[in-house]
Amino acid sequence: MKSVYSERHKGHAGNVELVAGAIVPAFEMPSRAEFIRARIDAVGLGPVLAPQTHSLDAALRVHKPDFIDFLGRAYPMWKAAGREGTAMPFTWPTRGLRGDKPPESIEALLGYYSFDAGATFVEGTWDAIKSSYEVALTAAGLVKGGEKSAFALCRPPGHHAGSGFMGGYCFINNAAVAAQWFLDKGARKVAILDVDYHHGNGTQEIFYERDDVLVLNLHGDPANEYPFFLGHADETGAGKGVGFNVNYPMPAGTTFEVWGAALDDACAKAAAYKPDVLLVSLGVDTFEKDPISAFKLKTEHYPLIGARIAKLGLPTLFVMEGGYAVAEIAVNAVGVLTGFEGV
Ligand code: FKS
Ligand code: ZN
Repeated sequence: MKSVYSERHKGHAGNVELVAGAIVPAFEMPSRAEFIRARIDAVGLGPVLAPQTHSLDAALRVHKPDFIDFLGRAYPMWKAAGREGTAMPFTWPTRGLRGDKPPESIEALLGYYSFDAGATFVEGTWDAIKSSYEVALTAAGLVKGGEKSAFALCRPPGHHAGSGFMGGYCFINNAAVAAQWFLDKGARKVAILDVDYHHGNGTQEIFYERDDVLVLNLHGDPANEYPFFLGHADETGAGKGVGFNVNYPMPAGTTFEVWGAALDDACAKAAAYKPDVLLVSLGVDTFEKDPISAFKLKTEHYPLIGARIAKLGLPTLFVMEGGYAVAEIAVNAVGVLTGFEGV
């Protein structure tokens, strides 16, 4: 399997995040991608290609222009306001406030274009966002060009980013961009299988009223787990999209026996949909030792996930999302890919 990777993610570094009232180094850090990159070579998965340059046109097919424009302006504005370090949102237009009126100051814009404090900027963030987007599109191009599968080693991740907002380490929704790109290039139907521990609220929001993208999501029950405000089982789509969004919320402590049954059900739905291409939002924060998650999957289970997905026999694009047990995510993520290839 070919992978696509860019070193430009490394500029998105040194960010901090809020955890239980304290500022700590962000869990989403450059070494995550570096370990995965090294593991690809260690197991001989296949060649690792650099991304091709892409304009932002494909991003604008799923994101609002003012939001994408903001992503590029955020850190320059932060510096122009005399600040340094991590630009982090802290005020949001929730119920009872006006969310329809774009504000002016960088402090306000950060909140206007986000749903939490988890998408933060440093100097190299915008370039890393663009590189992650280009990685996804380049890998999509490989699949479009006839490869049975490809791996987009995206960083930063994307599945929490919606049409007009960032959050949860995510800025541009790489998987959603790739899905729309396949449709624009002639695919009639695309399925997205999101196996990250966290609900892909951005992906759900983007395609919620669509019947040409089936979104299947396995995740921690939002009643008790981030992102909290989306991802329940009764969210099945709207308008002509009714029936084309499927959520599998599961409680803390869920083991592979239960999780795997949900995967089987999701795969059966994907097969019945007969998509032209399958996208996998690949998070490995379902791992038992993940520092911010609560499922109980073990390293031996990840190749089984890949093998189950391979049984669908669909052209498949894997897009990297989360996973924070830094030493082990590489083995687990690449384990899914080798399991897919039957190695
Ligand atoms: C802070 C709790 C909130 C945010 C978790 C973000 C998860 C991101 C992810 C992605 F794939 F996008 F990277 N933590 N104490 O793993 O879903
Ligand atoms: Zn996650």
